[in-house]
Amino acid sequence: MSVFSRWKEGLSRTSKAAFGQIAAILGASEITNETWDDLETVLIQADVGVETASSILEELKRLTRAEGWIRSDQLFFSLRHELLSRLAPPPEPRFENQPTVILIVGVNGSGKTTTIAKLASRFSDSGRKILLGAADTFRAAAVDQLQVWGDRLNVEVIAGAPESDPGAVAFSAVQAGSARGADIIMIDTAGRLHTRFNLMEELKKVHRVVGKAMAGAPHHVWLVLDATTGQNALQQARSFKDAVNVTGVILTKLDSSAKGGMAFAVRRELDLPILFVGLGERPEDLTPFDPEAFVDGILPKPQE
Ligand SMILES: Nc1nc2c(ncn2[C@@H]2O[C@H](COP(=O)(O)OP(=O)(O)OP(=O)(O)O)[C@@H](O)[C@H]2O)c(=O)[nH]1
Ligand SMILES: [Mg+2]
Repeated sequence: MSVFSRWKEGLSRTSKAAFGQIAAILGASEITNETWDDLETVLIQADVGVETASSILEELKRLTRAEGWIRSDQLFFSLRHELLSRLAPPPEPRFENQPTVILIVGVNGSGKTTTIAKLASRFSDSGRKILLGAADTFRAAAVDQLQVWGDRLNVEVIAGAPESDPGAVAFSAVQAGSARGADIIMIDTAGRLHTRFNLMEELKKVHRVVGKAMAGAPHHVWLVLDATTGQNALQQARSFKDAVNVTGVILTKLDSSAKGGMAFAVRRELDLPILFVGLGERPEDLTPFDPEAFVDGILPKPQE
């Protein structure tokens, strides 16, 4: 499958459920108040967030006045441009520390463990030695899940006994990774509920302990957000940002979501880069975020 069709297919729910109506709204009819209302409704339905929707509308209205546009199809390319300008390509992930330690956080079920496996596969393919730490000691099955991936990918996994201290496991993983010359250490954490204060406290502790095992670590803290949860994910993200120094977002399950528009809200309201997105369950479906492919994946073709 080509890269373009992978994005198109992965975003088809978001496109059909919300953005698809844009083709009808921006047909060759006259621009009326209804055009603006309908456009705003579609953007909000797509979970881009109220602020983003109104700022896009404002800009399109301004352009319409300035350019003297009268037909709604004249708005299409500006809409594409406005959407695109509200996203940013991700910075290249930096792995200059030897080893580089990445802490993976997010609520339960958001896709942390499978994302770690996909990243491990991607980074190994680029010739890097990976080590994984199973600091999700909350659930016994969680350790097994990471271990199965480790065996499959031929990557070492450091785990503790069930219900052992997650900080201790993270500490051992960083030590083992340093001793064995790993390039990248990824640490899986328990699915924390943002409403459970003690779990956030535990996450802070893991973060601190990693810093004790290696000064300056963790070098990255990547927050995994489930795109199907739309705007709710933003609230979670704020709690994680308050607890630990989140450096980037991985947006999973875009393929199962009609709320892919939340990518705009992540950028605007959290001011965090989207590093990778999950467009499906296969390893190759985790792909670096590409704003152009994203916008072209959610918008219908102008003539459709
Ligand atoms: N369709 C789809 N499914 C995904 C994607 N990413 C993860 N999943 C699925 O989401 C489910 C949960 O993934 P996990 O990786 O176990 O989630 P987790 O965050 O580790 O969950 P806990 O360990 O319970 O906190 C699994 O069935 C994954 O296959 C994606 O991009 N697309
Ligand atoms: Mg997990």
